[in-house]
Amino acid sequence: MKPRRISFSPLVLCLLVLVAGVSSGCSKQTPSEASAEIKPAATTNAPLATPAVTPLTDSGSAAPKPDINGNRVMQYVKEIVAFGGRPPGSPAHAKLEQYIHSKLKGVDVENDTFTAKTPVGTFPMNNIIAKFPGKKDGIIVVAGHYDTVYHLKNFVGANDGGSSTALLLALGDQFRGKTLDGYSVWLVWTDGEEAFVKWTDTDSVYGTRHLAQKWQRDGTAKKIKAFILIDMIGDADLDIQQETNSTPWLSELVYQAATNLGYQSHFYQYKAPIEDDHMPLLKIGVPAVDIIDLDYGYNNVFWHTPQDTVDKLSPQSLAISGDVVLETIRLVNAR
Ligand code: 1BN
Ligand code: ZN
Repeated sequence: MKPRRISFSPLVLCLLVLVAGVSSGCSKQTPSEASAEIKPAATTNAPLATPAVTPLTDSGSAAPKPDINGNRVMQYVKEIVAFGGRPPGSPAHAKLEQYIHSKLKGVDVENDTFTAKTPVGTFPMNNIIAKFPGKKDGIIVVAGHYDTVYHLKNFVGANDGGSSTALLLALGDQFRGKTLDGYSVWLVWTDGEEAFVKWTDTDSVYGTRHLAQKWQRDGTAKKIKAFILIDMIGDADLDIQQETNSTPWLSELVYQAATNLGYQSHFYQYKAPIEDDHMPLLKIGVPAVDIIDLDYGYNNVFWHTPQDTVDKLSPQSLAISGDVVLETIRLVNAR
């Protein structure tokens, strides 16, 4: 049965997002009700055993069968959080860049380095792009930010920054060493998503604003079939909003993917407009969707606080989010 899909008025929605106090009054299932298979994390850096690319009968096998190992993703989150807060320009940020590169040995990786002008000075930034070639002409981008908030003390961003970074690494483990049957997949660890002072159009999403400009200039934008953004996708109480700035057909495809896997109760219980790393891509005409759970703790109380720690996350939520991304890729390929 379809879950309740609740819409709020635009005014209420704006207030909800602005105060980051998204209602938690909706009925929700706990992740334990989901059936994401939780396997032990591997103890080495080597990718887990290559997953079988089992054809899915309805629309081809252009992407690996959704089978993300939630414990493996959680292990990545723990290693990322161990660096401490990771704002641009910090030693921990530089260590994380090295860490991401260390997991991408043998992969075609591009560093999109630039200098960002922020209200508190200039900062070196770097979007890391891992490219996995496909047989079809076109690109599906999966992106998530790896920076953490600059101005917060004692903030480690397990969910906000950590979960997206970790899930992208696990997706890389799935794709490495194969030629994909469908479109090429580019995984992008975006930099400078967070505002330095206060979220505005000019103080936020530094990395994707730079990428959108570059991709428009060099012709890449025209080849991008879908830009799938993941942000804060590890909350143990997983509750992905229907983000209303997103491209409608792609947003519907994400819901279809969740439904195909039986995870629809974790998706689209309510709608909200959220500005995030997908906005610069939407502005240049690239279809984009934000898969985000901005209902993190009661009334979003863990968001941008020292309480954003690994104990608030679950391997099940990370696996569900990863599997839905893989299934969405499959559906985009079959479109
Ligand atoms: C998501 C995580 N965002 C920042 N950290 C984007 C956002 C900006 C969400 C403003 C709500 C309001
Ligand atoms: Zn944030």
